[in-house]
Amino acid sequence: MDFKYVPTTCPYCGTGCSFNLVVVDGKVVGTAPFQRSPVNEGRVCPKGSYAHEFVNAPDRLKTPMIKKDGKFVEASWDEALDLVAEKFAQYKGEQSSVICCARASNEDNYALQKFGRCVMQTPNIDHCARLCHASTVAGLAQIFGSGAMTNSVSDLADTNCAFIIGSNNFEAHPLAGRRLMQAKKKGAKIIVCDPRRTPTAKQAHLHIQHYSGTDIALLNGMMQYIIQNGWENKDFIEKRTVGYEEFKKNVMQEKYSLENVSKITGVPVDDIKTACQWIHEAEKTTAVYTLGITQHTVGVDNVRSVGFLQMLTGNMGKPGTGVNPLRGQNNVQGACDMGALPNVFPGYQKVTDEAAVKKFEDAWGCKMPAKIGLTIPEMLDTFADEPEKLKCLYLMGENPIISDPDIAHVDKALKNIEFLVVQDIFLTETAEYADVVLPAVCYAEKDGTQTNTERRVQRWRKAQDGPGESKYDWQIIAELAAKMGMGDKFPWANASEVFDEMAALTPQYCGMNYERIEKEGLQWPCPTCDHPGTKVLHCETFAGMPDGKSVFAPIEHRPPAEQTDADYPFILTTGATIWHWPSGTMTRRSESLNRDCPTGWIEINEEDAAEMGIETGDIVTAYSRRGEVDVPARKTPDIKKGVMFMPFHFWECRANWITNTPYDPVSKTPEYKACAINVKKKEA
Ligand SMILES: Nc1nc2c(c(=O)[nH]1)N[C@H]1C(S)=C(S)[C@@H](COP(=O)(O)OP(=O)(O)OC[C@H]3O[C@@H](n4cnc5c(=O)[nH]c(N)nc54)[C@H](O)[C@@H]3O)O[C@H]1N2
Ligand SMILES: Nc1nc2c(c(=O)[nH]1)N[C@H]1C(S)=C(S)[C@@H](COP(=O)(O)OP(=O)(O)OC[C@H]3O[C@@H](n4cnc5c(=O)[nH]c(N)nc54)[C@H](O)[C@@H]3O)O[C@H]1N2
Ligand code: SF4
Ligand SMILES: [Mo]
Repeated sequence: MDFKYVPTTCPYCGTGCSFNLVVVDGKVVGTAPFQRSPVNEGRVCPKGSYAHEFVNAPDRLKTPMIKKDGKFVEASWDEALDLVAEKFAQYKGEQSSVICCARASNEDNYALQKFGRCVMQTPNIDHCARLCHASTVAGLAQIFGSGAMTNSVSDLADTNCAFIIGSNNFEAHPLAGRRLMQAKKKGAKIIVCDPRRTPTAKQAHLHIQHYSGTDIALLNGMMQYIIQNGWENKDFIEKRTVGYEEFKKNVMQEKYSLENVSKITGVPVDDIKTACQWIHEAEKTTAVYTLGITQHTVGVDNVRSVGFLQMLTGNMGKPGTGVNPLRGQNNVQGACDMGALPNVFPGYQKVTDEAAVKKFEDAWGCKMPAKIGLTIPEMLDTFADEPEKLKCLYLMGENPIISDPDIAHVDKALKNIEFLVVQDIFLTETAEYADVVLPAVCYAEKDGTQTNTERRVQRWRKAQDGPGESKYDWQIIAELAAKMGMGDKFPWANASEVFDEMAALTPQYCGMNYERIEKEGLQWPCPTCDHPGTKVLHCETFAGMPDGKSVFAPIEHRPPAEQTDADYPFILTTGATIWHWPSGTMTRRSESLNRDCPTGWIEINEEDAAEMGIETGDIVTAYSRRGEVDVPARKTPDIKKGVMFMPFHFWECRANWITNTPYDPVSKTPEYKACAINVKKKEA
């Protein structure tokens, strides 16, 4: 028997834990702890423990497939890529679009955005960060000059107070949650602001249970109270910020008095005072947030408001402080860094900056569309409503027919696409709409890198061969480019060569190569070959900002796009559960995870449920202005009265039948966290 351990990093969340893959006779059969990771010190959550279970699922994609007369037929790589090359040639320019993949490696994403820009000549390049933390990327860039987590995962353990808002890290980032519990053990105060009493909220000393969509009011109220008490950090404000007076004038308005804020948020005045008091008394406060604040029509302003709280109290640029968005997908930080976005090249170099355009044109040897392209919601809107403008989509690893809002709208958009290519590891529900399906290998079958939430670039290592004829994503892209006459621009022999090309063009990654990241990875920015990487951002200055200063601004509370009324009297919020991953492609093929959580549900406050005669286990129809869905009810005291919650992973009861499409005007992130619904008990 041939037996080995292959150290790698987790393919699920952005915490970026390491573990070993256990390989017997060339097949991945299990996982085992890898103790030396500075992120997780050998521990993993259930998804990490069982991350081997989907790898050898019998229905992994094994060969390319072409749709003929409505049915998929197996094809050779030559047949499939010849067809794609011929079709893509007809759609070059703005008629085409590309969606990259936050589950795949940096190398895969670098290759695909380059293919989009260089070969397809399209600015329409995006990925699922749009549905998730685009509000972070835009919001933090506006105030700090960089859209990434400021501190590190291990650093969360060194805080004296954790202000956690809209983050259920016990389920969504369990090993980051562990660091916060280490801080708690050492005496740190834990504050969680969430409309649900989540497993994370249950660990808090103070749970602020506000209505979904009232975060700005809450934060403005807190900041007014802090200023009233003279608890602001005058030194930090003076030396390291601009715009304070105007900001202050706004938050000091009567409408943000604690009495008014209490009415808007539904939170007792004393709880808000306690939160402020604890932040004031703590030497170091860390702010941790995730989608509870980003997935709103005010997502960018929510993010900026969290930043302002930390600027106001001087909690920036030191260990145990900072503004810490926990990024979602394993490599969503990396996909953003790679320029899998419509407005920036790798390293956030703007597509509208002439010097940057010239740099990439010279490096890649081709002309490029120097304009900002469409985001995912804009692509879907255009496919649905103006299909003459947008005709073709190359989709690598995303499953919009489960994960995008308003499924009826997504269905219309996908049906209107003239030529759809899906490259995935499984035949997803979205792949069923494709003209051509291309089989990729998964994380356990490739060398590559991914970048976790704390900007740490870490390795994946090949532990087994991919099934059938599946190939590396970057390799498929390079072979397709060659079919389209651009092979010389994609000359790589292995993933390390892709990385080196990327690093030379990406300032944050310039000092990295596979040799340097071999052991623990490196945190960007890492600008030179002897640079040790960066644990904490913005220590002395906000490097990306004019004069190196962070920027305050006045921000007003605005309610969600859709309000409750007599017909739709409940606020629906949606999100994740610990057992499953967004569209479930991997976790629902994992026997252990599926056993513990076989299907979806809707959480209903126990008083609301009693008023409607609904019991746990009853099937209810949840409906909104977009559609309806049948789903088992779960009655609970843990959700605020008037609010309901659905996890969104489950094909058979998709939350997105009823969610709403309006998005933040800057980040274009949809308002998954608040829409108006009603429920009725389904007749037996
Ligand atoms: N097990 C598991 N882990 C995951 C994922 C998964 O699907 N499963 N997904 C990954 C991805 S892609 C991401 S982006 C992250 C998401 O990680 P999280 O953002 O932590 O997860 P969510 O459940 O989307 O939302 C977090 C919380 O926001 C709360 N919330 C809802 N509305 C509001 C509001 O208006 N204000 C505030 N303050 N809070 C609100 C919800 O009740 C919820 O508890 O997790 C990653 N980790
Ligand atoms: N209602 C509601 N909807 C939501 C959210 C919410 O909170 N509420 N959250 C949103 C968020 S945060 C996100 S991030 C999105 C996620 O939405 P999606 O990106 O659609 O979610 P995933 O299920 O992660 O899909 C990733 C796909 O990549 C494939 N894949 C995995 N590894 C590889 C690889 O190496 N190569 C290739 N080619 N493919 C691979 C998987 O099989 C899967 O089909 O969903 C969003 N949708
Ligand atoms: S916390 Fe995230 S990275 Fe760590 S094992 Fe769990 S899913 Fe994987
Ligand atoms: Mo996400």
